[in-house]
Amino acid sequence: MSKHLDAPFHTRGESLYVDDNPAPDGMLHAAVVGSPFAHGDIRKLDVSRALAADGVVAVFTAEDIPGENEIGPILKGEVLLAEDKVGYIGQPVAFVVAKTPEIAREAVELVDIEVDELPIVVDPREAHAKGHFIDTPRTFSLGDVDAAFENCDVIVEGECEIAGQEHLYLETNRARAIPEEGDRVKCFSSTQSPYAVQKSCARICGVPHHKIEIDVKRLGGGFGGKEDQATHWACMVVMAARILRKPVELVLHRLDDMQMTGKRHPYSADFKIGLREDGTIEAFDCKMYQNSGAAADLSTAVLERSLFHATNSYAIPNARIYAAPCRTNLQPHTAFRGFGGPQAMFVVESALAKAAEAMGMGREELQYENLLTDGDVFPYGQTVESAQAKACWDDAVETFDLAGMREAVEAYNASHDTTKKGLAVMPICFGISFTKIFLNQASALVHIYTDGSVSVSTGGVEMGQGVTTNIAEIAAAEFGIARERCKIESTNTTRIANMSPSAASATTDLNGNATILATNEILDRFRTMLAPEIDCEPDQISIVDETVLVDGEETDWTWEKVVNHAYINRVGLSAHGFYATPGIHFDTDEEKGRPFAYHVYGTAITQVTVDCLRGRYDIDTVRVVHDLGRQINEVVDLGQIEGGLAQGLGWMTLEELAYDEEGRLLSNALSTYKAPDVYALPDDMQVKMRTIDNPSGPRGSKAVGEPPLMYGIGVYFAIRDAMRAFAERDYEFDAPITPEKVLMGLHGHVLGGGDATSVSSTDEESAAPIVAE
Ligand code: MTE
Ligand code: LUZ
Ligand code: MOS
Repeated sequence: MSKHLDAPFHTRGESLYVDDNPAPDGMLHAAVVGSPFAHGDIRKLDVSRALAADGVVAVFTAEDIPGENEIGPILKGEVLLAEDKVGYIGQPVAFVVAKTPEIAREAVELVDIEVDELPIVVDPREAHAKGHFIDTPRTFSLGDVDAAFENCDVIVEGECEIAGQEHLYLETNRARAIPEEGDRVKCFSSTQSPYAVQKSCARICGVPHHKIEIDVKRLGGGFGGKEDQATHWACMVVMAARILRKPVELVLHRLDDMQMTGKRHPYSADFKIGLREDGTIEAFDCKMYQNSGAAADLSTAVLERSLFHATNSYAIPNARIYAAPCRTNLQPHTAFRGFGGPQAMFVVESALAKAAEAMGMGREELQYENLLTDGDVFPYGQTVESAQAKACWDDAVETFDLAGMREAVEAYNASHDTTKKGLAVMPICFGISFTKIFLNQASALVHIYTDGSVSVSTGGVEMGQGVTTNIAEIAAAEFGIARERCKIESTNTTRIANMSPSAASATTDLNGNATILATNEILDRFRTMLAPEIDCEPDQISIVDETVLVDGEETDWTWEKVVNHAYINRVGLSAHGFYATPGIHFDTDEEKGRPFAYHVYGTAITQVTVDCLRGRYDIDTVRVVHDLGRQINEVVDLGQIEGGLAQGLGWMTLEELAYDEEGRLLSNALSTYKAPDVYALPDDMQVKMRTIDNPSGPRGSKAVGEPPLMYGIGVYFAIRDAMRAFAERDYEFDAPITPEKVLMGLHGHVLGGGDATSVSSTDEESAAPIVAE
């Protein structure tokens, strides 16, 4: 099995990131001044003391921006540096450029900011009630929901609180800008979206796009956090480098990165679900209040994906899904693996749990009853094709013996009083394609050198997810040569123009398909060239294991001989491929269409043991059947599935963002924000891949990056299952379900700290996990 291409570099510590290349002579260092107030009008911004400090070269504020102070990716009105207002603590208001990073950071403290403070809102329900929106709320609907509720045997209603999540990429945000000839600048940025960075830098500087070159070798993780919010830091260094005519670098300190950048959006939600006696879902009504933060960023696109995924893997004939992007005084929240999908799926899973409990039915039974099958219609109008929901479920149930697991859990619970085991099944269904249709395009540039080695550039950014490995595998397989011959270049805006972000799990799909178009173009030239030489028709020719075959028969033409022959005969050895996903469309007036090229399915079975006296728990096992197409690289896929699952488990269990009353992030360091370590993860993690040819994916593959995160939602319901085995109550739906919340849920009514049976909303600004009502 061939390795992830970065594995040897990572393990030897040789992988190069933005600031690992030798610093150019005279390079200066920037540090950002964040607003100490969450909301208010800036009365005074005085940088003179900072500017006077020894070693400080410049301090830039909004007034120094040569172009337009605008970095909004979707909606306008988002500033790089605050002008007259601030909207969240940590919002950049100025940045210092100094001789060393230490001097710059110290000088940040010398900038005087006075603000006439305004009241803050941190709770999306409150923002919703006040009509504080980022954009107009949207509703997807299917069937006649109100009429359908009239015909239901059971109706349950409830509320959910779903917390955000810190991206915690190992490499914090950073960028290095180097002035070049004339007024050009080259910038190395840790971004998932080099073109977004290029565009924003150009706008901030007031120059055409081609004056700015962005180059990305790899990221130490992005997870969506660098889809849009890597831009700010690059804009700052590019602007400073142009003005000062010196290289400038900005590396965010972890504390600043955590305080200044947006996270996964917290959501609040209300649901109402109606079913027939036999467990079929008739109607689902759901309202989602997205905590968008203080600026739009990608919130409206994230909200859209919440609308798309609100019914997860279930066929619901009558549905009304309402979602509102609510403006609050927190960081502008942003893309995070799953992009609003996980929050929405949590809501429908909560509704199913509550319904099953009300009906005295097993949750699994109810889930299974309603799984999608071909011909069902999603609320957004797309018809289900090649559904793998039941296939994955059945496979998981059989492979991992769900019935046996259930029996063992019940036997355990019958013989244990204070520790209880719980079980949950979590099916997933995730749509693949950017929901903004125009983003579903990609380019690749392929060169073959005369020795037969190959260079490939695409718009795909390597963030650990293995796109580099995948593209190398694809190019090698298409050419019929060894992977070692293929080098994947950095992602650079001068080689690939107008690239979409590396996101939506679609990077290999889009860029891999573009690569195939480019390799095919060169292969066609080779076939045309070789046919008369070998005396055959072009379509009889193929290349396998570096040898030319005619109708499968070996010839004495090797790859190197072909390439050399092409060069001597002046046949082009380079090609550019352009791919646009076919067959996708969406009408936002009707809220109907076919937005996704296909869906990814899967099923996870999670088992936990809860210590019901202490609230602590262990995840015994997570067993997954995951729907992949034909695999490009097995270790990459396994890494994505296990990594995504781990991130989902952390989101649902340990990771808790805490803010104080002023809107300041308290969990702003690794000492106060608990991410899962190896001990928090299940001892037993099993993954079975279902590899069924996917006609849309390069070489029959399926996207894998985000969907596995949503298996993590299962752990919430497994813990709830165990809690109900201890005391059968109607616990609130409040994620993450930290050990403290388990304890208060089980015993809060006795301890007097909280009422487990009522659904209480957790105030964002409160560090306390449970709020008594
Ligand atoms: N895996 C690693 N190791 N690092 C990352 O930053 N990002 C995730 C996922 N897996 C990420 C990752 C997210 S949010 C997405 S959208 C996809 O990878 C992006 O890459 P892909 O489109 O190639 O799947
Ligand atoms: N980014 C984006 C995404 O811009 N559009 C999307 O649909 C999307 N989906 C998942 C993750 N990132
Ligand atoms: Mo991923 S949230 O699409 O970067």
